[in-house]
Amino acid sequence: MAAVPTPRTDDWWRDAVIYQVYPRSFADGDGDGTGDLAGVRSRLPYLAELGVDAVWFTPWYLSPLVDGGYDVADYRTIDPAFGTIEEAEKLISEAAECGIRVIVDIVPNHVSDQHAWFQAALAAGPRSPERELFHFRPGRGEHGELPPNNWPSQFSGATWTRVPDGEWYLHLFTPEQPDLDWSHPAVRREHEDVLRFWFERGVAGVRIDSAALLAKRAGLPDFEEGVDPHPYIDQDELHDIYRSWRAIADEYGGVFVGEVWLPDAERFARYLRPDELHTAFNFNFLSCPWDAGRLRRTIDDTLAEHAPVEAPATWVLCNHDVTRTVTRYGRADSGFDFAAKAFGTPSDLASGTRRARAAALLTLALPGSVYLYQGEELGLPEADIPLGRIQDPMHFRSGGTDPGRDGCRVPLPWAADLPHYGFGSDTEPWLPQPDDWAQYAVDRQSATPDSMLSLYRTALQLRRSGAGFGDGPMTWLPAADGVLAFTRAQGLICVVNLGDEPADLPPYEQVILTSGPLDGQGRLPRDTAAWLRP
Ligand code: TEU
Repeated sequence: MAAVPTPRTDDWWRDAVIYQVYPRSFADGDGDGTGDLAGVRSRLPYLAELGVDAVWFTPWYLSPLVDGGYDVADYRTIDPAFGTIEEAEKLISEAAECGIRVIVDIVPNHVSDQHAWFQAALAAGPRSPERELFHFRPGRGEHGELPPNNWPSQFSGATWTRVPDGEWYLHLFTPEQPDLDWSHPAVRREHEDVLRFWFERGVAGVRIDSAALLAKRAGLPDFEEGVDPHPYIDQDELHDIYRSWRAIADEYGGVFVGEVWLPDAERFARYLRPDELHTAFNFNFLSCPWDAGRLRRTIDDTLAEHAPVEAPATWVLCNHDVTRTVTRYGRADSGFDFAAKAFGTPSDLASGTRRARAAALLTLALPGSVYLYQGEELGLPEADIPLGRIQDPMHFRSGGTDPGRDGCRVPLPWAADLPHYGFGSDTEPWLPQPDDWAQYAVDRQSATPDSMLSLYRTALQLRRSGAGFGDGPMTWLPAADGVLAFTRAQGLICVVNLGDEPADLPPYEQVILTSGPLDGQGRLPRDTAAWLRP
């Protein structure tokens, strides 16, 4: 194991590298085909050697796993498939010993239909106080046979489901994820308690799922396309909720990262005011195609929108909801768009991988913090999941047209020559792994100096020890068309060539790292990035 990194205490989150663990697919400690906390604990040395500052766990709570754990039945219990609360506590303290902080995921918009509150609401019947915690309504139409409004789903399909006594309940996602009514004080109290519960167990931060969706416009009016404001996205009441959350986080020194998908920069930045969330995911950057002009504009807009609120930007290339980076960058349309996801979109993986390597050096050199999704450091492509094995409700709710998100959630390959690449035992994992993944296995890549894993390890080590990375200013340098070049304080230069022709490098003293070899004339080939010291 590499030297244990020194934990940074002050404002660590302003320039942290945060690794996202999808527990079901990271490592399987008990050999049942599903990843678990024992698996994560056994791989902490891997994460320490990789050099990440923190780990964000997607939900690990008690859940029927209808939506991969984003359907939480009890926040104070770990799902038995993953482990126990005692194990989570051990994991948090063992991670701390490795210099790694833990971030948990809270899903305030909805709970599982198996949550005690929803079960009680179903049992209690129409107009009961139990139902006030959710959005139960009579239907429209002569016999109440029509849903109470026309709201579009976040997952396609209906947003209302009728229960046998005739009332309907709202669910922006699946019917197994009823939305909570955030105007109810008990809903607020309960979540404040859940935050304390996890901060008291030593977590350093909380990721807030669907953070801009919880509040609904009073009266639940119909949605009218193009008419502002939207009835359930980005309601003003949310800011009051996050201010009260921030006060709790401050008691514990905890931090928030909000999942806020909002194209409007000014509205987005409101969530990052000094008394609200510390950070939010930068989905504009994630959605941006591999194009120098578009990326530069997105970087500029990102920095401009964060500056007035003094929040650090985050840089995200991938997560458990979107197409894996190397596959996306290998496509003709290399941006990401939920609506455009389809089966069989061709991708040139060689080109996508080259670009993903360059993008790694780009994101790690930009001002702010970086999120790294498990398997991204291995350069895993999006997997094709055979139709009969697809699990993601997004696929089923699209009527089978959307491949869903399982292709980026496949269990990790740890060892090239072991059954199921050493994910667990010889038990078939919950999602099948492609036949040609031995090449991506951690053991094979560890032994290969020019692998994606070696690139990430070196880059993270340099970023951690070197000057000029993380929070702080950046300045664009003059560069040819298709080339991004910028300098950071203390003499770091990052150059990325997204053009077709090799590019001349700006004057420099020393090459620190490149994502691929320079050409015979010392130029930067296409789809390649370099870190330089002037
Ligand atoms: O994602 C939120 C989400 O799915 C929306 O942002 C949606 O995808 C977007 O608006 C496009 O329509 C979170 C989780 O990351 C995801 O895995 C869960 O399925 C979802 O919430 C429900 O909890």
